[in-house]
Amino acid sequence: MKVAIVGVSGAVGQEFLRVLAERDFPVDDLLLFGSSRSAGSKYTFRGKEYEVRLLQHNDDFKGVDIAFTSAGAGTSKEFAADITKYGAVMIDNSSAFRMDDDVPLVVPECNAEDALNRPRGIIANPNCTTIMMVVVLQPIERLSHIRRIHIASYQSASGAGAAAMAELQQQYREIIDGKPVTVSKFPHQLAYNVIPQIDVFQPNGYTKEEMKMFNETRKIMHSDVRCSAMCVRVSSLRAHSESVWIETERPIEVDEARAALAAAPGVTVEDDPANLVYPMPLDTAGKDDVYVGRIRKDLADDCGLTLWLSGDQIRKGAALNAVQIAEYLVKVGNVK
Ligand code: 2RA
Repeated sequence: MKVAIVGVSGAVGQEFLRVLAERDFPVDDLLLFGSSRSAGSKYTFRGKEYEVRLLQHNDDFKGVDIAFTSAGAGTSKEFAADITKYGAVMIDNSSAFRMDDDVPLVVPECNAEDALNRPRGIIANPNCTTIMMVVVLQPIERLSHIRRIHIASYQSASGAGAAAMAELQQQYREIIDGKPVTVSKFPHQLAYNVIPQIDVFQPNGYTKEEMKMFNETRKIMHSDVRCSAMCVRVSSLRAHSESVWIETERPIEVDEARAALAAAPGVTVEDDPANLVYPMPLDTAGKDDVYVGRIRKDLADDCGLTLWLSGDQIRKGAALNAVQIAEYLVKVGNVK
């Protein structure tokens, strides 16, 4: 398999290298691409060194089977035709094509088969916060249709990229050293703070991140569910967490939900309040599964359940999900 990674120097790009190596993905040849800032840098993959090429409008993608792209929506839109021209499958981590009717939006645990119908050769990887929520909600949807979702997110600095993670660490150092605090990657100081804004505001008062949760959840789950989200940046470094309240068509008992979640792929139940056991970003960072705990009845809704989840935003929320899509295509023999 000839594999390309576009945006390899970013947090997600670097995670692609780690995930592909760890999972023994069948990479025979690897091409790395980046902007003029990262072109010429070198990265090692399975003991061999590869140099980052400048992403250009040319024939570099001839012969590529799978291209993982994570360089922002603008770059994805600009280069999609070059990347897919010779038949490469583009698995795109940006928001560029997620809601396009002719681009499947895939979380393998929920809708892997959608990846087989890709008229433009593009498969979109959903937003991290949405991916982690649907992995947990799909097993409950199989028990009874979910009509409504309320969700409050607790999103780490990692969601804004490697430079934002570095800025959070720098802010803590600056505060301790009594220096002015650098604020460039977030709308406000994040250290010792929470910021109730992720991405830009829309005319309805929700942010783009919150509307992604509404729209992407419906597309992935093939559902008419309505999802009202409050997305918040918190000062954890890596791994996002979410409080989720759902209303199902018939009441679901806690034990029934817990059993369905325990049996679900990609989910680990960590729910033992008596021993203070529940998922936390410090523990879920670097892990593959989405962790779920605090599963209980919603006191405000007879058909409601509430739970808490946490998962690594760079892995399952981005690179791992994309690689799992590619693994599915390889498994069913549908790469070209
Ligand atoms: C964030 N969800 O956490 C975004 C990244 N896609 O900022």
